[in-house]
Amino acid sequence: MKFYNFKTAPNPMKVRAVIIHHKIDIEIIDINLLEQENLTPKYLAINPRGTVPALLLDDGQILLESLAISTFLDSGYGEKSLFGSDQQEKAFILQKCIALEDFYIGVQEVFRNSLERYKNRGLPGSKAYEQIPALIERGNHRIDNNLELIENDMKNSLYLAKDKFSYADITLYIYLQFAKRVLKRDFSHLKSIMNWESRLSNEPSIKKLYDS
Ligand SMILES: N[C@@H](CCC(=O)N[C@@H](CS)C(=O)NCC(=O)O)C(=O)O
Repeated sequence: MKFYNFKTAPNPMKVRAVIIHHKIDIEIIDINLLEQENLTPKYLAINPRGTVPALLLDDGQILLESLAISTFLDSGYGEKSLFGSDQQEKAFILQKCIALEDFYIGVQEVFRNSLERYKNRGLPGSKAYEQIPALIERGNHRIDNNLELIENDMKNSLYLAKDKFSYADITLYIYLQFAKRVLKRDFSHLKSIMNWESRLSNEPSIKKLYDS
């Protein structure tokens, strides 16, 4: 298998957290998004969408989408699964992971529509999309509304889903660090999320992900 990655991009980072958690031995190939290596004919032949992550399977098939790649790699690790071990856990963890995309779309709406380097690249990937400045304000509302819901949910729980460390925690942690770094947003008023974040920063796979 070959894993197509970019070190600081949130979606490949989520997959790398799974690789680290399960100590999976896999070839990692970096595609430099800052130099638009994802838009070269060579990479588009691998993934015509021009996005990372992508996983090339041993039989030549290409698997896209961070959530699909992560569940694929995670399955087969039974008790240590990041996606839950019984019917309920699996459903609740998946529910959180999907819901977190609304938060991340808000983050994307802000940075893709405000940064000069995304001119005509308002959406990720190989196709041209104009920036829409009006989405910046809406994106910021979307971020705040999602975090308010998460803050309320987190008041009485240690983790995002079913009170155990899961891929949902990995997802939010990575999206939050990205939002702080790229948007320069301060979330310190969200006390439950901040407590959770400081606990998460001590999870071995998270520590290793950000140290590597
Ligand atoms: N839904 C996809 C999104 C993939 C995606 O948008 N990846 C970003 C990096 S986080 C990308 O490849 N961006 C390329 C670009 O900016 O053109 C997933 O979860 O894997």
